[in-house]
Amino acid sequence: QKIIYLQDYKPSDYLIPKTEMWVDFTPERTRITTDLHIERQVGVEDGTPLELDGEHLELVSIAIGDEVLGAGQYELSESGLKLLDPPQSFVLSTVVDVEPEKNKSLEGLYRSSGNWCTQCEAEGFRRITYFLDRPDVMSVFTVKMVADKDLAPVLLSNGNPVDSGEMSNNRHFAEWHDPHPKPSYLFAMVAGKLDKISENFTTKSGKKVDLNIYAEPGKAELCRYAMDALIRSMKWDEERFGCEYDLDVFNIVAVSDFNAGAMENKGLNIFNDKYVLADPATATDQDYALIERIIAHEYFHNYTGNRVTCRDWFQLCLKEGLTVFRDQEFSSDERFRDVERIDDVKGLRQSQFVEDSGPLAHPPRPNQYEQIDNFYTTTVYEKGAEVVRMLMTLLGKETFHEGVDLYLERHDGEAATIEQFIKCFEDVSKRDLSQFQKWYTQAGRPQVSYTTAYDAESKQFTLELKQTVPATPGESEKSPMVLPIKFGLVSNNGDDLGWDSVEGAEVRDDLIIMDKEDVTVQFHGVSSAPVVSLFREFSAPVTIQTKASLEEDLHRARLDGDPFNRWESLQSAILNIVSPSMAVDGPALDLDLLDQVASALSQTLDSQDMSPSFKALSLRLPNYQDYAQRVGENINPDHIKSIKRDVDRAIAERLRGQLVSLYSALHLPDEYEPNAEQSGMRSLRNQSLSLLAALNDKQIFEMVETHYNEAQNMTDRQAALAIMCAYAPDRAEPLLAHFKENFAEPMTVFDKWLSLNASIDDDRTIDRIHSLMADDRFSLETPNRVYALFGSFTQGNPTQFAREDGAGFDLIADIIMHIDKFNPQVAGRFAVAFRIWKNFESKRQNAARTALERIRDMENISPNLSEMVNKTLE
Ligand code: B3K
Ligand code: ZN
Repeated sequence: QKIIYLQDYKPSDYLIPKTEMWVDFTPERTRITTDLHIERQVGVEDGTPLELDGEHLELVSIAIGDEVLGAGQYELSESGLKLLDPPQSFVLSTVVDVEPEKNKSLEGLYRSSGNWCTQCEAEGFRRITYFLDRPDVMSVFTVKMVADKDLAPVLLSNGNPVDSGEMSNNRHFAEWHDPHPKPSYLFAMVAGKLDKISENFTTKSGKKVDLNIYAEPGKAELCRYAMDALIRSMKWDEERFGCEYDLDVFNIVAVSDFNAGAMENKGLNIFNDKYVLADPATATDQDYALIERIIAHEYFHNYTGNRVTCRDWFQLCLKEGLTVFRDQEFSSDERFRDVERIDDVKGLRQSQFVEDSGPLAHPPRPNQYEQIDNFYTTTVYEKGAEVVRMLMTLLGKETFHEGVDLYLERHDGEAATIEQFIKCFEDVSKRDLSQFQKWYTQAGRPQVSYTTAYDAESKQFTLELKQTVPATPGESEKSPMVLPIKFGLVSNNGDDLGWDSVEGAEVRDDLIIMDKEDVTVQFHGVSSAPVVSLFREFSAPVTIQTKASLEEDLHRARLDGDPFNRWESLQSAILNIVSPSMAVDGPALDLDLLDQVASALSQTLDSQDMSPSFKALSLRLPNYQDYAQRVGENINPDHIKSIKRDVDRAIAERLRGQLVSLYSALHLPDEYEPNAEQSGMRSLRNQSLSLLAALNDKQIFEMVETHYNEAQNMTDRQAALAIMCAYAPDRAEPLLAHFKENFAEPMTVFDKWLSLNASIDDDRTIDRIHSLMADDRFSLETPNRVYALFGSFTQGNPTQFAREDGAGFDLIADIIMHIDKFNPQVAGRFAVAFRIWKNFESKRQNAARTALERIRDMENISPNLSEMVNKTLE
């Protein structure tokens, strides 16, 4: 396969300042007529050929101006169209036919439930027409769409509507004009039968914007929460980032077949409907929170991504990392900051840390790829967001915002790079950020260790810090990173101690800036011996290697002024205690030590200062993934699972009374609201019940059944079912049957049912999955079904996915190979499940290798899947 390198970037020889399209939808095919206004760039030689991208297109005609081109004037291939000797400035007219009905890759133009829609990022536009399909070629688009009035009463594209009208033969048209030049990946069209809800928003300068959310017929009312989230996002972006919406309309369309979560096309966001549709009976609190996030994320792209886009796909995290950071900040401002932060870090550790430690590790800005679709990764997104967060921590919020303002102003309407982004922050802060930039270019996660010493006589506290960055595939030499370390010196009573002077590193208030491998920080005038609290708020994405004493962990868990480290210390206390027992023939669990953790946890649960949602997070004891990461290699999932069960049970036994009263005493308002307060309370009740279930006690299971039967919303209902599936699969059967019977609609609920089924740790689960696949409503062609059933299996059922006999790996390999034939993006994405294969003990490793090799050797493997599998096997 061809590898594309960042260093080979070259600006395009030709630009396309203006694009006009006429699109004629008929059931069998769609005809696309395009006028490209093409200009050769100054300095490019006469006779330089023009290579337009184009795939799966049937060329009907081609002309320059009035002159129809004949053979000899252009060359056609599978990947595009080459004009051999184009003039300096000209209009190229092409007519092509495409077959959206047959397009199951969900890239380019396709049909979902009878409606036409598009997905162009990253390289889907070339499946719609011939174009320079690269993000640094930006064009002003005008699109005229024509269709049968009954088949497609709704016709949408980017920008503002400029014209519409009736035509003969029951047909009609709509014309859209987008005044903002944009790259082709932001192009979108939707045509079909859709219902909508509408609102409007007045921007800070008084401009009225029409807002519409479209969904399949009958589903529009389920879009109310998404609309509310949109309006809040628009307001927030004005207040926090000064970004004001820049078109007359903003449309969102929810479709049921979509590879990704959503897409930020200019003025016309297209969403996977699972991130739009919600009501209390069908969506959980978590679903609501995700909808809010993703609606905000796509909207925020209007500036970070659309107004300023990426020069090339290596810069993907320029828009994605920054926009994830923005959506995290939005949720933190709208909900509880501490809780959001803990949740985000949990997510980062569960996915990005795993990616970073395995064969697919790469920097947030990679310098080579085969298929860009494979680089929409958690490193680009979530680690990219952490890097932006570190910039804010390092420069301070105010200077950081000056930097973002400068970036959005200086590069408005341009396609930018990471270097240009960083330069803006250098300019406003006058700080050299060249070392900081390594966060974008170096893969892997610093491992930090530390020692402390306190001298009572001289009142001197010494903190020695050391960082190393482990090698990652293809990068053996690493240099030290800049680590912004938020910290505190926690006293006996929990207050932070001050100091008179400090030397050895740049220290500003509660921030140490570490930029070398080793740093020794001396604090003078510290009145008593502190317990140090490092990386408060998780101020840098590192792993701390030093194992704190139980005493220190518990001190922080009880008293740290930083909620993140309070939470973190309790988790790490548990992991530290359990660690030795995780080795296959390690010592038995030390129950006395766990007792001490339980009593700290009990204190948290009793505390008046902590919110229910914080308490709920504390009750979520380390999960399988946390343990597995601690073990690192030679993993036997059955063993980890059984240790986890013992830990949960030991702690549940000690907290039983408290958990039962938490569960029964918390009363929620009658009316369901998906807000942070209420969801925190529900989460606390459900977590209490979940931990109680670890007792494996009949009485508790009856409570769970009652919880299920009396649930007034999907959050509680699903929680009850998940608890039963996890702790008492046999008792879960009748509940699962009941759920299927009574909650069959909409498909988002069916997906929950699929996920629950696939999560059951039971030898019969693979058979169960086969019978689920035979359900009429299941289809491998719809990504949401696949994610629900197999995502839950690979992510949430480690003992069955990684069965010793290899049956779990085989199942997933079969599915991936099947899907690869029509949807390589989804196949490639699913292959990620195997990234942990080398961490298993040898039997499981061999089984996984056999499955991976079988995929690698399949006939006609797609380039997407091939890149993923080869890298995973390397
Ligand atoms: N930019 C899109 C992702 C597109 C995925 C293409 N394979 C959604 C987002 O990150 O906002
Ligand atoms: Zn994004």
